[in-house]
Amino acid sequence: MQRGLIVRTQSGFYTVATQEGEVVCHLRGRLKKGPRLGDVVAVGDWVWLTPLEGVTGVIEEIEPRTRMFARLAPNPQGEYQQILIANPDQVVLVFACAEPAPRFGMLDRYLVIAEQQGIPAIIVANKTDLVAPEAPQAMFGHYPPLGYPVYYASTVNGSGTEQLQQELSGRLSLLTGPSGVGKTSLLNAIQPGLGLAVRQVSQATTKGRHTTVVRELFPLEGGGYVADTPGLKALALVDIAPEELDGYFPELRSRVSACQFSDCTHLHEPGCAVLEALAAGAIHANRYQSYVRMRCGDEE
Ligand SMILES: Nc1nc2c(ncn2[C@@H]2O[C@H](COP(=O)(O)OP(=O)(O)O)[C@@H](O)[C@H]2O)c(=O)[nH]1
Ligand SMILES: [Mg+2]
Ligand SMILES: [Zn+2]
Repeated sequence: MQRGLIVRTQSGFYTVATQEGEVVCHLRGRLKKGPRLGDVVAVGDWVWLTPLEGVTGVIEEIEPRTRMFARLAPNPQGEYQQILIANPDQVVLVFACAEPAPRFGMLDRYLVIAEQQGIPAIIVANKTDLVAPEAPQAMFGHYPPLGYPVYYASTVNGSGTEQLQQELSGRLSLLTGPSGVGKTSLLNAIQPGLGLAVRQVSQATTKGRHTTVVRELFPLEGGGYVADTPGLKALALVDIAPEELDGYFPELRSRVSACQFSDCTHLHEPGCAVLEALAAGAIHANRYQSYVRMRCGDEE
């Protein structure tokens, strides 16, 4: 058998990158059986396959996943678990310092999703050339202490792109962010043509239903892969119970045990450790505002 990485899925066919090249596979029938309602494999899965004629094969085994990026999607038989990417190493959230101005509520929502999915997140603050030198740090500087590294970049003057390339190298990264922030430009700066390749697939899939959706990992020359994340926006609608939301804000998570009431909402209660930290300036006002908006079910 050969070991390989699933780099593309489309309508029940799986392209597997092996040491000997790419092999287009289907799944051994017994892998499809079972009580579970959900995807059996996804891009990012490491599998073992039996080669058949030419460049085809059969996937026999799927290695256990370290983590995955998934959502519950409705389908006629009920909800099923749709795996967008298996084994992602990190999610890269790209925002611009200006044009468009960063929407921190949206950034925080992405970070909550990353926390909920157990995927490390890094932030790229792009278009630093458009603002005063101290502005990017003033906008994004409160994230690294929370455990979210920030890379300051500009595809116009080239700053930060080498650092980003190093962060992506050898890893499987999901890249996302609002449109117009420079994702395509950043990918092209890292590797000529990469931005275009990723964009073509995203556009091709926007019209598709999930049964025909193509998912693809784009190889980096120095090793590693980038995937775009169709569905991250829809994933913002993922069910997070209001009472578990504080667990997805690191600066709240570390304080809730000090609240007077165990069911504290951190909105108005006396003896709330979160409100005390906010008043003391130890929690950033933007972040607290994001918590309140998500807690109250506001759309971003
Ligand atoms: N000033 C400036 N413009 C940028 C930068 N990066 C990208 N742009 C421009 O922003 C626009 C959107 O970029 P694009 O890469 O298509 O963004 P995407 O929608 O996130 O993929 C284009 O006109 C780019 O030329 C940057 O670092 N600085
Ligand atoms: Mg783009
Ligand atoms: Zn509280």
